[in-house]
Amino acid sequence: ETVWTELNQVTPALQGKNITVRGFVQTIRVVGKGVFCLLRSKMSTLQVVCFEGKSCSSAMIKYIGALPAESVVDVTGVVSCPETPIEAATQSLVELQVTSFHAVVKSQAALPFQMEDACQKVVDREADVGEYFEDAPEEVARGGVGRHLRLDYRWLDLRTPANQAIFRIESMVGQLFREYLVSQNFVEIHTPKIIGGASEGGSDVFTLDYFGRPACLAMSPQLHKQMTAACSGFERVFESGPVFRAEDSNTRRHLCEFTGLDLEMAIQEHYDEVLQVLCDLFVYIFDGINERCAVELERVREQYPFQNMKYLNPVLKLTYAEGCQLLRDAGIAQDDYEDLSTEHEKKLGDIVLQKYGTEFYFMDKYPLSVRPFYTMPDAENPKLSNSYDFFMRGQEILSGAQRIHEPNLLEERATAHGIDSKDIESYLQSFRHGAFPHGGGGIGLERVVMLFLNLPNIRQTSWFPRTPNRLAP
Ligand code: AMO
Repeated sequence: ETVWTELNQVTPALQGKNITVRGFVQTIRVVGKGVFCLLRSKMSTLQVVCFEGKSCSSAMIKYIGALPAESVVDVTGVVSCPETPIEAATQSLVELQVTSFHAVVKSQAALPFQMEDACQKVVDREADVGEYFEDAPEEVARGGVGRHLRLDYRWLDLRTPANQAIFRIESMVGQLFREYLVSQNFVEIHTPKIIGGASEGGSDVFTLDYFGRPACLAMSPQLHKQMTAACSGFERVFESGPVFRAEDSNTRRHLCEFTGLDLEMAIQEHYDEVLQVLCDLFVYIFDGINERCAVELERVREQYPFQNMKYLNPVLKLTYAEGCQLLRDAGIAQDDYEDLSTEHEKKLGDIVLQKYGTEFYFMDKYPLSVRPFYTMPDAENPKLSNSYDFFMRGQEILSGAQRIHEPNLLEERATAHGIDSKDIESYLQSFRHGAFPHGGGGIGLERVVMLFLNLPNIRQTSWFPRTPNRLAP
């Protein structure tokens, strides 16, 4: 009888048991009359050994020795605990003494890179950026502008235990996001991604032909999340879906397609109600990853060592003006009414960490002039707005605001931003039939995971990154 066992379940507790496992063959090493084989499945590896003798013929050893790396194999054998692990690299306390070895599907093509190399522990975080950064000088040097081997063969790259862990953590962030909001009576929505105009305004929009009419890929679910929450009476909504940005720039934190975790809610008295939900949501997500993803975090750490992100509950709140003052106190010129550059955001992150001991915080009351047209102006200071950004390790991960629910003001602000009201006609109209005061925010999923794990490049947290130079796989 075959006892199928997951690789991560093969522990010393199974010593002496006869089991069968399935996995990829990572490495094969023939040594004298035996063969060592490192098997890999999901986040685990297992050393498999086969020596000529009772249960292993020399033909079998030859067969195993000739298998191409990354073939999928079924191995049956007896679990044993060697005194000293033979293959120190695996740091494994168990191995499998083979009784039967069967290739399910042989790998046919030569590997473009060695899986062991793809699993290499990163010592120099910056050098590793080159690994994933499409315009890295070494890539250009070998004539591969805008191409990267690991990303070209992403299906192989995703097999490494660290990548298996990263995307399991990313999946958990999505689950925690949904779990928390459902517990707070939010309704999940699915809004169209093909729309008539640019949802955020501006030019970073992909256009397409819609049966002869011009259309756009949604830059966010902004307009429809407002319509459902405020104008259709759902009051509390959220969405997890693709967001498209035609930003023709190669940076470590921008993608042309990313996953937006968006929410929108009606407010009773003050948009602080939204900020409270956002703070509780993030703490729920961070606590949740730490509690439920211990193995995954360990796997990431083995390849990409990182310090846990420091966060406080209650979450640190600053006003934009306070943030600018902190920068000025550190000798950095920053005007209260001008936008923060990425560089200044990072510096502020360092200052806040020093002063308050947290790498997670938000800033409220941004200047109105740097925010999208739908942002509610501050009733007390018309140069400010009821809007906020959240930061992890000095980088923005959420942007949000109270929104304008008064249709005339909304139209006036759109026009002031150079948006043709014809392009957003139904959105504007939806506010003319009564609407709740409301606010919300949008989170970039890939950024949250990248920064929680302190990974250097957003390509590492996108399953199949879309950047200006990349459309495949
Ligand atoms: P914003 O444009 O700031 O706001 O986007 C919200 C969050 O999405 C992430 N993000 C990105 N991630 C990867 N690649 C990109 N090119 C990229 N651009 C943005 C960031 C950012 O904080 N409608 C508003 C949200 C709202 O007000 O509710 C919006 O889209 O983490």
